[in-house]
Formats: sequence, structure tokens, C-alpha cells
Amino acid sequence: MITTYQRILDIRAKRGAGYFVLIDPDKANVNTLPRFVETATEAGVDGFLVGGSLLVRDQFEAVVRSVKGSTPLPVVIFPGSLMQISSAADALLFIVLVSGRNPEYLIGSHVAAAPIIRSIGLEAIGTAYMLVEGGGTTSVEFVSNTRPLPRQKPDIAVAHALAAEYIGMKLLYFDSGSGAELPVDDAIIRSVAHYSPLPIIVGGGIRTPEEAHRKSLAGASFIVTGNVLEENGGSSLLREFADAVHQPQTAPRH
Ligand code: 1GP
Repeated sequence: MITTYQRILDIRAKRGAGYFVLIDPDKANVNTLPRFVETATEAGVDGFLVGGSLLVRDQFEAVVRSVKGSTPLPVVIFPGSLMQISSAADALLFIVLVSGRNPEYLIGSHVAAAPIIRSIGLEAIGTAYMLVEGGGTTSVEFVSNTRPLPRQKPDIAVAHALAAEYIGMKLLYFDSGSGAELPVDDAIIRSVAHYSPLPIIVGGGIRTPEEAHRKSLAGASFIVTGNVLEENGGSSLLREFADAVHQPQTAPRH
């Protein structure tokens, strides 16, 4: 059976770059969610991430099941904590917060979560998560008690990405945090894409299809949006984002 990681690689190979929609389990409305997921699927998105840095409502499992039941596309958990594990998803991003120096998020939670992930047979995809300064204190920064990478220093981002690659991680996720004022700088994406063949996921504060297009041109393999769709998630905006990300690429690709 084809793994979800392979499906992710195939999306990048076929479309140049892919577009993921992030569903925050705290904000999702389980009554309207199936319709939204169907609309997004028809609009040409490439998959769904489910997760958030806080869980204040007890509906994580219901949200994952609802998304999974409404689309044939990959449904991947983007966990903010140990409580976000579900066998209903196709896979889980096994996030290592490599931009920080908090051992809990580098190995502690992972040791606690690994046996559970194994016992439910969930695919875990080793993902280096790098929080980047986005113009304010984000939930991830506060909850994880870590500092983000500096926004204007691509060399530092490249060093983290290469370290993650050499350790054996499979995906790089650069995030300026949900609702960030400023998305990850294009110079960071360009530099990392130049040095590392790993797929680069970019999210946080991306509000327009033009911005998403610029990020994919810079070398992002996947663009993630969450907030903008919670505010205005109609099918035309979803389609515009998907088309913008899928437009022909000119950046160097591996
Ligand atoms: C946050 O990358 C995601 O972790 C998406 O951010 O909600 O700002 O689109 P937004």
C-alpha cells in the first residue's frame, strides 16, 4: 500500500507544489465541516492538516473523523500536543521543534507518543518544524516556550534545515505561526530550497493567493493556510489558492 508520505512526494512531483488546508479542531464547526471539506476537495486542494497549538474543546477525534469521511485526499495530523493522535487520520506529522531548545519538544513528547502511535498503526512522518519570527508572539512560541528563528537570517534557517536532513527527517515545515502578521520570508524559502532536497512546507500568515504563489515560486513544496479560510472560506477563494500554488514553477526544484 502506498504511504501517505509517498502520496505527498507524488503531489510535489506531479504539481510542482501542493496546497494544504489546515483545520483547527478548536475552531471547526462539526456541522458545517463536511461541506467545507467537500468544497475544498472539489476546488483542487491537495490535502488537509488537522491540529492546533491548544485544545480547548473536546472534539479533536470527531473533527479528524469528519474530515476523513468527507474527502479521498490525505488527512494528516499536525499535532500541537500529545493529545492530538487519532487512528482515523492517514498519517501524523511527527513534529520535532528544531528551531527551539526545549527538550520536551525535541524528544520528550515523542518518547511518550511513539508507543501509542505504534499501537494504533498510524503512519508517523518525521518533520522538522521551524518557527520563524512573524511579528508578534504566536501561540506556538508561548506554549512551547521557545524562541523563533530570526526572520532576516536565511543562513540560520539553512543550518537548521540541513541538520534536520542529516538526522534523517523527511519534511521541513517553516511556520511563522497561525495568524502571523508576516509570513515566512521568501529569502529563507529560496535559500533552504537551494540547499536541501526535502519537501518544504510553509505556513503562517499567508492571506492571499498572490502571496501563496510567491512562496511556491521561491521553492516551497507545500503551502498551508488556516485562518484566511476560517474568515472567508468560499469555494472561489479555495480555487484561487489552489491554482496559485499549482502554477508553473520557475524556482530550482529537486
Ligand atoms: C499555522 O501554518 C499554519 O501553523 C497556518 O497559519 O492560520 O495563519 O494560515 P494561518
